[in-house]
Amino acid sequence: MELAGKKVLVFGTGKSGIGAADLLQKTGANVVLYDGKDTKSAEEILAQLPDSDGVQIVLGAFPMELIAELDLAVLSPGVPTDLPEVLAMKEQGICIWGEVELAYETGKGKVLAITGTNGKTTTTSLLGEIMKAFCPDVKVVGNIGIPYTSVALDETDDTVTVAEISSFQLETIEKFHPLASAITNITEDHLNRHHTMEEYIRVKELITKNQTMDDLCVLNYEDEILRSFGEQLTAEQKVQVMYFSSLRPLEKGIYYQDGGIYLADGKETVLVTKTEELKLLGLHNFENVMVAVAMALHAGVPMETVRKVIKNFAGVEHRIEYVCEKDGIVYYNDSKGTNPDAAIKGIQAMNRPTLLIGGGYDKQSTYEDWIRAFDGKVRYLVLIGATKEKIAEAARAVGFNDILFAENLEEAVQICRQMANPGDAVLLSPACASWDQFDSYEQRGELFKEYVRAL
Ligand code: UMA
Repeated sequence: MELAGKKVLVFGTGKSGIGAADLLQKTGANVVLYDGKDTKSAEEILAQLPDSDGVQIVLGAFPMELIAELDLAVLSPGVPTDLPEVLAMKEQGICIWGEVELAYETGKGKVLAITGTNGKTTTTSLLGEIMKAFCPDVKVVGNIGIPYTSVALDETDDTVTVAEISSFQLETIEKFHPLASAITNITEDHLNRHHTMEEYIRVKELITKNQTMDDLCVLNYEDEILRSFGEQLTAEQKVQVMYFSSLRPLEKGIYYQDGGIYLADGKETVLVTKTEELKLLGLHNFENVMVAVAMALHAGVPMETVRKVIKNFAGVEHRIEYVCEKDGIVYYNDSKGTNPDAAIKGIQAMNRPTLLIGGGYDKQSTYEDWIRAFDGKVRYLVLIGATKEKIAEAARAVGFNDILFAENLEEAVQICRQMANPGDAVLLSPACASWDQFDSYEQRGELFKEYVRAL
């Protein structure tokens, strides 16, 4: 779509909205920047744009009469597609793109895209590092925190975009077409947005929507939903499928067995790496490595380059991140543990008695499995945020009673300090999103580290 001269609504003034508005300004579109929050100031929003000339700002209740003037609406990922104003736009035939679609349609080069409930960020970062060792121009973008739109106009045919793509972002793609895609796993998450598990799965699977037999989709063999999705894709000859497994050898695919990661093509099996040579710990991280390796090889990276990078990769901020040791107590920041499944990985990785800080925004998750995974390791569960009562109830129901409540994260850190003994760990791994008390999980993690360092 030619954007110059078009009237485009950018819905949301967070990172994505600003990225999209900036791109649209540069392409000569007429931008209307809208946010449902009227507590934001127009000046502050405009100040984030390098060029805000002619940008119209609308805040608060959505003016429905605006719809008739629009050519296109670009939604930020956090904007639900079933809001009355979005439905009205659809009814009136307005083209609706997500911020990712806008970037894809404007950008150039090859795209490698990763989705899944967990493991996306580590896999994306690692794949980004592998690609950087092979290609001169690599952009690592998306849900990882850098809007895709912020790089799209700088791209050339030689650019490789490595994108972490959330379900929110997939809901509004149209032509988005990755050369290699991956769905790491699918477990319950974001049901308040997608309403049913079926819809959440449907949206995740959209990552293959425009892929062809020249492309690759990497799927988790141990995830029943994804295994049968792979069978369907193979039967339809839609896209090449490669499975990964951390539990069994595969005749064709990439798998972990007895301390090694192997790649098998049906005839030959090669050792990719011994896992003791990796800096990443835990089976879930070996899965992330397998996905990144499979995607990088499909993008043409030589195995030797892949091997070198995966061995040096040390992981991602806010994901079981070592903060410091004080008075014999080790502090870990796992603020990226934004759902029970991710938080299970956090507690499983601990090798000391742990004081665990949990709770936050209510995504209507269930917490029993997370609490069962404590496995005798958690000395105290210190709860904060909107879900604290709900989590406490779930904990008591499965027989875990060592629960403390705190007013906020700062108080939780202080309580942990008082209750911990030398040799213990304090882990922030909330099993919930941050949005009830913080702008993002990054902010929550940064503040945690600040409070810990101030102890
Ligand atoms: N807004 C409205 N009306 C609504 C909803 C939101 O006006 O109904 C406005 C809010 O008032 C706010 C703005 O939209 O001003 C926020 O937009 P946003 O929620 O899309 O947030 P961004 O800052 O643009 O960040 C988004 C992603 N956020 C979400 O998907 C919620 C970031 O992912 C992503 O890094 C960024 O784009 C760049 O692409 C974060 C995230 O939490 C990490 N993702 C979820 C997750 O990983 O679980 C999916």
